[in-house]
Amino acid sequence: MKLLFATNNAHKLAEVQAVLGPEYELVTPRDCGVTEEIPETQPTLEGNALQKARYLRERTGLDCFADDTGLEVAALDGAPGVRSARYATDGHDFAANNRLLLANLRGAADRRARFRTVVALLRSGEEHLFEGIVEGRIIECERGCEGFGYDPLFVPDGFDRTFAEMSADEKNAVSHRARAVRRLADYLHGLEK
Ligand code: ITT
Repeated sequence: MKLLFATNNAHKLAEVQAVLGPEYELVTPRDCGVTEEIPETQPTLEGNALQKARYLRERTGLDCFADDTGLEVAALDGAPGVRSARYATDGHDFAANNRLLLANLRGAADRRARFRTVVALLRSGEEHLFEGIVEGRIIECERGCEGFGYDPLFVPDGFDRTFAEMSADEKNAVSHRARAVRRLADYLHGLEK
């Protein structure tokens, strides 16, 4: 089954394709001729996921889904949260975001954090939301070069390696995005029965 996924992030695309498996063929906005940046200007992850999916639905007329993810750090009152992509700059500067996060947590004893993903599915005129969360902590310097974004700083509970030190399969076994996408897949499978 073909599924249109409203992302321009190649890492995300690979992660989600691995979770959904070969039964689903993910199609990107670019594949449908949508090359501009999809707006995400809402104050919540839920709002942004819906905004991205609705935008793509309008541009293509196709059913689709989008996700939005935030890193929520306890000692920073949930920041960077919905501003995770644009924490340090207006762009997606992963290195600058990581530097700012470390600076803002310097000396902090409480380093608890979680990733939260919201997936919005637009299908047959209906909107559905699916959530995935992974709890963990922010370490004091970057480790590993797999993944993207805050992965080199995030150690999920029950592990001593960062997401950036894990293989794609290991990250997908526990990650926020994989959890949300498995809920999406369960929902889609339920429709087939
Ligand atoms: P699209 O909107 O095109 O899908 P994006 O990179 O903007 O891609 P999000 O808005 O969902 O993705 O994520 C916001 C930021 O959160 C992202 O730029 C990363 O810095 C961070 N992030 C998201 N998922 C992550 C993950 O699995 N591991 C590490 N950092 C992540």
